[in-house]
Amino acid sequence: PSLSIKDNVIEASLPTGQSVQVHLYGATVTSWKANGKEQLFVSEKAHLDGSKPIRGGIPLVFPVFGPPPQNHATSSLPQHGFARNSNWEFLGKSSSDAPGKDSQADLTVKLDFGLSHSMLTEEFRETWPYEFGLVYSVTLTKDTLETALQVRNEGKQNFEFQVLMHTYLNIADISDVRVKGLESKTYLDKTLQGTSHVETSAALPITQETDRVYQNLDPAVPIDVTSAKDDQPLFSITREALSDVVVWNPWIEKAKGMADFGPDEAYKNMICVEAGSVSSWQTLEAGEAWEGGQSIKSRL
Ligand code: TA6
Repeated sequence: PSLSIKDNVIEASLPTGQSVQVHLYGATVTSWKANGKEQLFVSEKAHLDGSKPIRGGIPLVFPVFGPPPQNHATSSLPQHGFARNSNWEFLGKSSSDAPGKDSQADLTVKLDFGLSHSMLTEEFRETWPYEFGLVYSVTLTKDTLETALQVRNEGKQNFEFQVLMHTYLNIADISDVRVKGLESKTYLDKTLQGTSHVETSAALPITQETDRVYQNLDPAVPIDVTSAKDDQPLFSITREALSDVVVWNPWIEKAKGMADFGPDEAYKNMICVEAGSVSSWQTLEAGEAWEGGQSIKSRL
């Protein structure tokens, strides 16, 4: 596997052609290419200079999902927390191949990134005063991208956190997409004041602004983003220790309303399927560690 580091962007590729690109700002994955095709959506108007979280790729949400609650340790943090708008450090690359098998075909490359309390801006350090350590791993194989986060509590006080991988998937046409694996699951509908509903569709179409937090799913059961044309998955997402899945598409008006979302019609070319632990709080005791992640398999 080859590796390049330039202007705060880490790129790695496999001999079989797959590649991944990660910005040290937010440790945001901004490109995943398989079969020469870009698998992730990044807005043409995304800010890539650290002036605001990147609109696309896989922003990392920690330690709070959404607008922070009142009277909570996260109350003064920005929406979705500080991880996606902090400068991370690159910890290194490791490669592995499956011994014995055709190692070319089974080579993987893993990139590790770190963020700890002392690296935060003074504002964030004071706003959320816990000695935490994050190690974020991005692993590329011939047909999957895996992202995993390890959270360590290196301080003396317990802290609560939420975590989510805000994945923007690149799709040709939102009208051809169906989301499978959600049937009978309970979800909070953020377009309906966060009210609770039960999913009745085995293959959910996206035909309007959609912003739903599906709760307590079996992480090992794949969520499939399928094509209605052939009912085959475009993407299959499995998780570890992340039992919630958010499905988001801003649709026409909200797409127009986001200055960094462009072109306006690009809502047709993306769907966010976001693996997270967001419907309650993980408590991490002093000295403890937690790990969770996702594996996205692409058909293309
Ligand atoms: O994941 C869905 C969501 O929470 C939506 O409600 C919308 O706010 C989206 O995240 C984008 O949030 P951002 O802060 O990146 O504009």
